[in-house]
Amino acid sequence: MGTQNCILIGAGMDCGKRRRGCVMGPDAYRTAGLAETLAELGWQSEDRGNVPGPVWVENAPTGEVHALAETIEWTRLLTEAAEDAMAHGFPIFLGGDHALSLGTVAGVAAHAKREGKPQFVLWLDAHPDINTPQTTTSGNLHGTPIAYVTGQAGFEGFPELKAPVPPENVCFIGLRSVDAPERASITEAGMTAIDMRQIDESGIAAPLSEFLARVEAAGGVLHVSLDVDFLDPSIAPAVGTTVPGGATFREAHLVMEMLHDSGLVTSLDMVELNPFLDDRGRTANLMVDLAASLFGRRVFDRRTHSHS
Ligand code: 5AB
Ligand code: MN
Ligand code: MN
Ligand code: MN
Repeated sequence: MGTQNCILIGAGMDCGKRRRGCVMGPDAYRTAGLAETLAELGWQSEDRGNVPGPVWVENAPTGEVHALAETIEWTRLLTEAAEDAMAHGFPIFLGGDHALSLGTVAGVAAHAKREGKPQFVLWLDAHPDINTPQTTTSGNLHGTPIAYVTGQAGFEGFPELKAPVPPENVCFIGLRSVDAPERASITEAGMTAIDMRQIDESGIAAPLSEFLARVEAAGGVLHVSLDVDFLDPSIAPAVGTTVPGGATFREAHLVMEMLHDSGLVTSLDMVELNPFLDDRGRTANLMVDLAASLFGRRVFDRRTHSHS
């Protein structure tokens, strides 16, 4: 993190799946005090408002790809917004569903290429989101961004990638729901996939350290994509695709704290928050607290008094 300037970009994309509500995500993060929290940590932020993408589409019949034209348009807009923001600071993309990462990752990778740095991606999610419009059985394009940004076939009509992310530069952490074609392409592409069993066995720190060491050795920059469903549903209910057995409160904070200490992260997506499903703002607040750990909030500094 070479700069102390954050750029907040609202991307209330809601057409990457059928259940509505992620359109409210950007304002939930604002309401939860994201900018104020960053300011306390010494980060200025510039809120660029919400990207004016297409807002609502009819449901396609189950099995058909949903909102293809709208998703293509969002991808075009967000690629541009991301590439531009990278030149001015540390962008935080406020989702919106995970289809927004088709654009944000494409844009940040294009910027990295211009700077001559390898782009790495850390995908914190219950799902690997590596379906293509051909392999998806749900038809929901929020399950496809990793396939697009790594340059897999099947995205006809989408903007041509300026800088595909090399598959070996992708690391998934938190996986516990993977479709059969997704498993095949992860294995074939040689991506690093840390599932919940591995986290149970080794803890979350060891595999993350290994990945961060690889980013550092390559002189790379790191984009982090944080899906609410990475977290266990008991602490983060506000998401349409809950999967039991997710990251705990401390596992998630530890990841963010380690990412902060690494100094390697240059952009962040906060995706899939559906405030309509939240419980008095607790998921939005948790996501903002996780961002705070990524931007340098430490437990030790906050221990200003002792309980007696
Ligand atoms: B999310 C599923 N693999 O393709 C599909 O929440 C789920 O952005 C995708 O990770 C989940 O529909 C997308 C079954
Ligand atoms: Mn730059
Ligand atoms: Mn996802
Ligand atoms: Mn997910």
